[in-house]
Amino acid sequence: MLLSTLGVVSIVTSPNRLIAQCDPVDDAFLISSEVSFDFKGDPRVAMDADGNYVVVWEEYTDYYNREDIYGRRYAADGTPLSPPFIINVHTTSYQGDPAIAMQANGDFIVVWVSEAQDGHFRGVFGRRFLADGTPVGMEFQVNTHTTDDQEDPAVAFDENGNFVVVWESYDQDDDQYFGVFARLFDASEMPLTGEIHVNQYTTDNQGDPRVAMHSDGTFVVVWESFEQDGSGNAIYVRRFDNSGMPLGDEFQINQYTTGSQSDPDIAMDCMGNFVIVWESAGQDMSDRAVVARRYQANGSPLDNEFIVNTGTTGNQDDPSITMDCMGNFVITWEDARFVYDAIFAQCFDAQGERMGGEFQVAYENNPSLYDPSAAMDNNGNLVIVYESETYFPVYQYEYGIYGQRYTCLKSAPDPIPAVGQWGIIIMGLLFSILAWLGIKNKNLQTEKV
Ligand SMILES: [Ca+2]
Ligand SMILES: [Ca+2]
Ligand SMILES: [Ca+2]
Repeated sequence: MLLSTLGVVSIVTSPNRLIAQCDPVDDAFLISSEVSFDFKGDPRVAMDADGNYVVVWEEYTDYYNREDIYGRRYAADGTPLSPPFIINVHTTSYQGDPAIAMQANGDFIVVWVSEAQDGHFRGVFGRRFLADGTPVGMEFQVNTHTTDDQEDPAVAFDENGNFVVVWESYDQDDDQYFGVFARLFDASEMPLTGEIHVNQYTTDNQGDPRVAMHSDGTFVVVWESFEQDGSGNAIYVRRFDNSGMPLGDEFQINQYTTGSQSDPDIAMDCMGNFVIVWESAGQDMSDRAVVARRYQANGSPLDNEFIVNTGTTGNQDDPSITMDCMGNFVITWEDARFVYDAIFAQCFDAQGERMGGEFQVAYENNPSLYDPSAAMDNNGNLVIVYESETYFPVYQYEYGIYGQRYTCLKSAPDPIPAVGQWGIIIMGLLFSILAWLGIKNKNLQTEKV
């Protein structure tokens, strides 16, 4: 009796085990309307608080003549809410390189690069949509400096619907290379600022920016900067308040500086803590590695950088990160450890501990897969999207945009079962005492007889 009681107590008092890793939900699914010889690539995904998500990508609408931005909406259970639809209004020439951000209520914004629309080479444009897919007006131009190329945009929302767009602009920060710029807009896309010059070190290239925004509108921009750490590219960050004023100087993220650290991404939790991920040449002793570092909201590092990929053979690169409100995060990347390019992912809890091992994202028909993007909500719903290329002899490729849903990341013990658990413990102890009293009483009766 005592042993069984102790058994119950030990079971119910042990902390809830973390779910080992993300479990796939159904099979991989085709997002683009078809798999075809028309190029489709660069997919990005964003998710609302209920787990509904929107995928955007670029696609040749007319073989080699016109490229457009496409989007497709999905319910949290994976049901498509629309067929693929064109995001951009101006369709002449090239529109590509999309990025997307979504509010908790499902309203979303897409930004992209458009060729020859701002009057001189490439420019950055955006368009807002309601959660039901209704466009809020026409597309709008983000950059005011239009000379040369403005490209590679990223976007993030605060809780009031204000948003920040970042991009790289050629020859704007006083040399014939790229610099990083940002601009704030309110919820009705009225500009709150002019262009904000993000990088302070301007020698050579600063580019490939990504951005994360806190609910209060403060934001963090990350980018790659050439030769600033003395060897190849380096990863730099600068923080800004919700009026676009810098919160201090830019600072270096990568600790391993040999060779190139590049292609960063960033995600932020509800406290404003953020995680930066990037690719680093040679750091895992076999071509590129995926490396990450965690930071407090005030910009102080929480720990040293760490290599994300466990398998190290060949290139692990092009990482993408998503984070929930509590700070759990998932990093996904391209992985060339096999003869074909695969997509891998690794889940972490809010303390930066691995939740299970890295895993290969589901795939169809063994093609080469590229350019993953991930989004997750606060209930452990995760979706990873990617580009698929199937090679046919005589230099032909078929392209498709695919996704894979997962359920994962239960990191905190549920408080309601905890109350129930104490009830079970008390009941168990009561039964033990009653049983002991019963035995004692029986013994007394036996002694009397
Ligand atoms: Ca331009
Ligand atoms: Ca470097
Ligand atoms: Ca490697």
